[in-house]
Amino acid sequence: MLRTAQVPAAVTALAGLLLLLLSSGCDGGAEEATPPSTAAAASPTAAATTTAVASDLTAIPMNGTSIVVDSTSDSDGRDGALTLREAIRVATGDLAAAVLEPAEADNINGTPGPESADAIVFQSSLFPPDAPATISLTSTLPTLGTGGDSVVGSGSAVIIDGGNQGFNCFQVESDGNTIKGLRIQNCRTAIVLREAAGHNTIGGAAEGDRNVIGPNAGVGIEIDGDGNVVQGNYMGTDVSGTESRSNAMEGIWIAPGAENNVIGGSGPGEGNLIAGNNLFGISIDGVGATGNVVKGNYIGVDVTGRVALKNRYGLVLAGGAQNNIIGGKERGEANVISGNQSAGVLIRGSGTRGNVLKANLIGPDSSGSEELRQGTGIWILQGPQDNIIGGTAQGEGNVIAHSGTVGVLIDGADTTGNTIRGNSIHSNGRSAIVSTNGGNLGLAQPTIEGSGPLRGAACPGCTVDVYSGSEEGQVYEGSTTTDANGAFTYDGALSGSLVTATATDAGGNTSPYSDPFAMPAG
Ligand SMILES: [Ca+2]
Repeated sequence: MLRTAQVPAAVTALAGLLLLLLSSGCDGGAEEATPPSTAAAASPTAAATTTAVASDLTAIPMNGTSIVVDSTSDSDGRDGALTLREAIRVATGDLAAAVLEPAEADNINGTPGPESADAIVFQSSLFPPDAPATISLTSTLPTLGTGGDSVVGSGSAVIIDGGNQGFNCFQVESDGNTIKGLRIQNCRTAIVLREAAGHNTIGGAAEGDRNVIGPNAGVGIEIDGDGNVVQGNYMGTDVSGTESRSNAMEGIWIAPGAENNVIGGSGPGEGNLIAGNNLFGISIDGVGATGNVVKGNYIGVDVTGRVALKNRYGLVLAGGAQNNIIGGKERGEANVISGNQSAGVLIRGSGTRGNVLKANLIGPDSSGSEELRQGTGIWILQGPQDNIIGGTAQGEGNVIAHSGTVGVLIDGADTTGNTIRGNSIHSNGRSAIVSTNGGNLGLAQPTIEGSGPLRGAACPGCTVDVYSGSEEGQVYEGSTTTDANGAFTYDGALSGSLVTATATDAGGNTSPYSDPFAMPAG
């Protein structure tokens, strides 16, 4: 497995140089070189191994044990104070409470260890909410390896600082742990959830539970495991959510094999702010990265949702990632993916299929009405198949607007079956949908030939979606089908005087929009 987080510093620097070379300013997208690949920059490295006790959450009594950190040091010694490093060792049973000095042991309530759910908290007088105190790490913290433990900075102000020494800060290899309320910076990767890490929670909906993650030399959060939840965090920004504190790679990297993780949520405070990162905001990358859900997040905008705070690319689905869900039609599920430097969404590589994007705002601000320009709305290239952009049920369409170049670019002969229906696509620099190099089989756009009722031609046996309101396709009006000769009529109501249409064939390939047809006055 490729691990971005373990890219050596020199390679990271090289990747950064590559990005600079590839960067073509805010008007990137269709005209720039092939986008950077995380995988190309990464090198396979043996995972650090830690002896982890097999986790069995059902065996853990929830006995409410707490461990109070009363030191800003990173030491591990019998010195009268309990550090975070020591607290994690106590929680996982690596350090027996019996060997602690009395002045260390008196920070422990209950009987911590691998069998118990232990909450590590921070002494409020040492870490007051209005005056953050920093724990400067000397190496990666001990692995959360026995499950059910929590590191809780909520209610205090704790900065975990890796000092730019090239190591990851937190590492999790077990189930059901929580990391929340912390600022984590200057690590290689701030938090790594390894393959054995399932159903952990990073952050939370309450304001105090937010982690603020950046700057870091690698990734904000790397997820290799399954069923983890990342909510309410700021990744790539300062504590105000308005200034960039870039993670050099992704804000969140969902790695090959990582399944059913949830990034964000539809409830108040559950969405993450993922902005200001040097590479991708979120990358779902590789074979086996399936069933992940990304909803309710701000990606490329600041905390207000009204100001661009760009990632290089907003959200990336690549390398064989399948059946992931981005957004959704229920209240609060939409992501705002706007203001990014190049594409808002990049879908890339053969085997990348079955991903669904619904109800997202791609290009507008969080109100949906103001422009936060990015290079290309959605760029699909190098072989993705059978991905779905939008839908014709109420509320399923994405808004794809204000791109510097095109709304949706479908690129490459192997890039087929990508269905684009029911969206509101408008106000892009060039066209709404462009197929190039044989993308979506080069399916021809419909022609609209007359009105009363609206009539025209497209591929025989195809579904024709009718739009109005702009020269692209601002308002989805309804659908019809062509006959065996390719002729269609549409007698539904039309809300705008400019009408366009797309065709979608039985294989799910959607064409570009027709030329706009001006309805006769009256
Ligand atoms: Ca100590």
